[in-house]
Amino acid sequence: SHLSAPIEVERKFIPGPEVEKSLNAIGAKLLKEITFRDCYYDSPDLRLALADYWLRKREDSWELKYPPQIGARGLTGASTQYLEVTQENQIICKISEVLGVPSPPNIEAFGLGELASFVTRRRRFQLPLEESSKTKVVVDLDEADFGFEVGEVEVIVETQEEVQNAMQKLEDICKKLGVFQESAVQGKVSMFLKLNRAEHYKQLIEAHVI
Ligand code: V4E
Repeated sequence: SHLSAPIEVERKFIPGPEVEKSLNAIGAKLLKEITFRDCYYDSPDLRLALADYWLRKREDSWELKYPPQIGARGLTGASTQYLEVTQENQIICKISEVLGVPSPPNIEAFGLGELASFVTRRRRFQLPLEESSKTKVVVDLDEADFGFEVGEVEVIVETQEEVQNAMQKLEDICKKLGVFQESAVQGKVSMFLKLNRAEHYKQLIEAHVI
């Protein structure tokens, strides 16, 4: 078990028709194919998302992503870094901090509403381990049920000192896969909101959180 939350460093890309060939060519192996529903929750005035806090239930498990520094954003350049917590008591603690309310006995008692809900079919690939580093890099190819495809390269690190290197590594991998783009690529939630909740989408764009 962790004392500090793991840092998820990630870079999204648009998966072209050749990406699977490229994955194969660099020795990536299909780890698993999974399908899951994500439900994201927020207050009616988007207090969580506006602070770059993302609370979701993936199937039956709660997860919270938030920026590593208070008041900061998870997005740097085209990469993101978020702390990820899955223990309900840790999630309650963080959410009550952001909302400025006392901690309720469970997450449901915050009375948050559904922000987005969609199903993802994910194929996860594992890149071969390098001699020099012990970090496991995975590539996810996602297909959301509202007709959107996105890829992401991801690595989990323990400390802030490792983030820069991780971002460089993700950039290099995107280049190797032929999917490198200079600017950030929109994710599933962002696209869902654009298609289904235009007013929320506009607010979050203006606040620079998506
Ligand atoms: C962090 C975030 C959101 C929550 C969803 O995060 P994401 O990593 O896109 O979801 P997913 O399904 O890949 O999660 P995993 O299975 O890897 O845990 S919605 C918006 N954000 C912020 C954000 C941003 N500003 N820019 C980019 C490129 N991504 C995310």
